[in-house]
Amino acid sequence: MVPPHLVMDFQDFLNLQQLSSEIFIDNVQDQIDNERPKVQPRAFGWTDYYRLADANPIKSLELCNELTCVSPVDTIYAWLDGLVTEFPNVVTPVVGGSSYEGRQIRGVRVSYSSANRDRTVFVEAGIHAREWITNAVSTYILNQILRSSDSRIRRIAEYYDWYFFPSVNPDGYEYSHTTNRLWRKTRTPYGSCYGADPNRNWGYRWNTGGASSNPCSDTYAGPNPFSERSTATLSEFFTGISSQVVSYISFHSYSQLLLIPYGHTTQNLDNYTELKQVGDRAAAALASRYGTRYTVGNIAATIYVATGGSMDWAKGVYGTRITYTYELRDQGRYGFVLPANQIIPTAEETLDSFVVIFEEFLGKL
Ligand code: 0X9
Ligand code: ZN
Repeated sequence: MVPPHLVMDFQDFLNLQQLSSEIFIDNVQDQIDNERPKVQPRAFGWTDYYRLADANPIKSLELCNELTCVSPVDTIYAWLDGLVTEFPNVVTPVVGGSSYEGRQIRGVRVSYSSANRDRTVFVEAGIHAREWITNAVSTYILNQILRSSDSRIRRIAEYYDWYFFPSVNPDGYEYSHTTNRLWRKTRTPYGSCYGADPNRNWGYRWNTGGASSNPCSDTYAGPNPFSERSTATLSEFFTGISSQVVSYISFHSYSQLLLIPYGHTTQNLDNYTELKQVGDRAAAALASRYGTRYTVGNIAATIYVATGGSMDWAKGVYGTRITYTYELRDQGRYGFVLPANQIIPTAEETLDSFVVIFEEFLGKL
């Protein structure tokens, strides 16, 4: 990304080095300005991206008149609260942890039967702040698990217990809304720079490749494993339920990949073969809706070496069986700034693959 005043210098540099080049995104700011709809919807849904919580709760009082009050469900956390009220026998609020700036990492547990306890699925979204499509896709899938009448969705919904955490890097997420749309890390101060990469900060093969020791880097591993309050607290929460968990699903963007552990090696370890087979079927189901093509494979082989990731920790430390990291749409045309009118199609195709994954393990756990 080159700022306008350096475009000429940059072109001179490319010529001097005899490098061929191609412009991927002509004007990033234009995309940011056009990412969200011109007219914002008045309630929570999947045609826009939403803030985490109401920064100014007083404002929500204005939604009342003499006759009625419209509940302020236009934030992710308020929407979660609404689910708890609407499905009191199925949805329980959970606090998975907290962040450096004191925000909660809120989520919900969905359980249709106490018989499902030992088939718990843990879904994490938004560990990277700027990957907004992930928060939206996670709430879409959660909503479908609760409301869909499709028999295949109902079957998996009611066979597993579910934890959904739509925003596990809440400080970063809010910062990406208020200040820097392309912020990735946490917001812990480290000297003159801010934040560690929360997906390089988990305590499994920590900082052994594909991570940086420089606090100003976007892949800064942090000063030690679990230095970040958000990863430390969320990992403690996970540890508490780990004996019940059969699956860890992590949502990222972008690139259209379905990634299998691990990030430290290109070797196919543990149940790679099983996950690759199921993953290929899931990717076929995903493609069948809109033709979106995903590549399925080992992290290090498919993208790059990366250590200290959450999914690798869940598998490496607890042997979690069904572990996937999604890199959602697109392939770089819009990148992280995916227009909101792609939320629904992205979420639909992702759910198609998600259903296939969990169908494959019905009766096999
Ligand atoms: O680099 C990452 O953390 C992920 N890609 S992203 O462009 N969204 O930043 C890949 C995650 C790989 N997963 C693990 N190493 N567990
Ligand atoms: Zn990411």
